[in-house]
Amino acid sequence: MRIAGADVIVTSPGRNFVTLEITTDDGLVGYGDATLNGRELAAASYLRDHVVPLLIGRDAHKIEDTWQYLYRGAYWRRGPVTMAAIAAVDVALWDIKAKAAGMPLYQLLGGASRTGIRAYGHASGRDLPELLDSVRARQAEGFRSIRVQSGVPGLETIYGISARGKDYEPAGRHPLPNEETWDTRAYLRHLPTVFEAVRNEFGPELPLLHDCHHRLTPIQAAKLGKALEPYDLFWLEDCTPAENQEALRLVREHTTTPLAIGEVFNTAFDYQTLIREQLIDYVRSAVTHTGGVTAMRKLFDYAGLYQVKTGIHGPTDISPVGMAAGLHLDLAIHNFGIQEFMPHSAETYEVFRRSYTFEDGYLHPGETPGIGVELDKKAAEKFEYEPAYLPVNRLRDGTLHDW
Ligand code: GCO
Ligand code: MG
Repeated sequence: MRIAGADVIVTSPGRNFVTLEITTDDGLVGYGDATLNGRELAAASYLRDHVVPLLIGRDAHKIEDTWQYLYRGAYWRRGPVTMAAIAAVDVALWDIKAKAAGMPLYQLLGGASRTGIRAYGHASGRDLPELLDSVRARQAEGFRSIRVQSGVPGLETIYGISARGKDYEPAGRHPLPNEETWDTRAYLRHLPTVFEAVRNEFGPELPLLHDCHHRLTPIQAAKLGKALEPYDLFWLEDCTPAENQEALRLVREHTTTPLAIGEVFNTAFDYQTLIREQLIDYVRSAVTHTGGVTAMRKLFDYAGLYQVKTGIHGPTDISPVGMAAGLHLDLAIHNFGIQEFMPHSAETYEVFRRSYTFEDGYLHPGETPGIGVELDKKAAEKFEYEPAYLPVNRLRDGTLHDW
């Protein structure tokens, strides 16, 4: 089975997505996601200009060899653009292989290790009453694990907080990135009071998560982890920027709050110290940004040796294609932890027809052969690409800070 064609589709049904469509000489079609939020056209060009010409005529069944050909063969390794492009090819080829086999992808990965995939949803509020309402709304939708993000008094707009009743979407369609203001001391003072109130309201059972979004120094992260211990978090995410893996050693020495990290990582090497020294509890990579199913499987097996579990990144900037690929891994691997799930908009689902389901707090990839997501090209054409940027973050004195 040879690759006969490859097409890069950039569409914007509610937000931008980059999708690779691979067709084979016997008529099978596979899809892969290469969406890189705020830098979409770089991934699209990498695919169109540098990868598609290499694919035509290759054996579509040779997934590992194609992965190595694109990774080692480029000479220039790693990085978000390269790894998103490789991911798109890899997932499209797994989609095709599973369709050829007449099986959902998880069967090719070893079969189901569980009946459903525990998912967490996002609750947020500018103040406490809004936040408590938001937690109740997620529970009403069926979520049984909830990420809690709260406004901080004195700060106008911050990461993770949507306007009342609206879904959160950080990428703005402005000519320049939005500017947000940040005050770490105010955040560190306020957040434990928020978790105390949420625990008082919802009791000890509900698994609660929180995302620091890379904003703290190691000692600040250690302090926060310690302060949150009474509220028994499921995890504290991206507490430090983590380019420096050693930073987590200091955090770990001071707190038993479980740590999750890695949504901006691209390869297993970004986790090497973190996993080997058991400095984290959950790996947060997305299939889309870490080189696809082939690379994620290896990363997860490596993590499993050290009792580190998974928590695949699942925001709206992972397309339904990338989401579905992750769900097949979630179902098949042994060391699954939890899956993030931010449902996409109706427009997005109009373009990406999916077979995955969410019911009673659990996701399932469905039984359709392949990954179970098809792109409707006619629908995609209606939504033209619009430049969008993630916000930037500044301290009160104007210093640029991690967003
Ligand atoms: C998460 C993430 C996202 C990112 C987004 C950036 O934990 O879901 O932090 O919300 O901010 O993916 O593109
Ligand atoms: Mg995050």
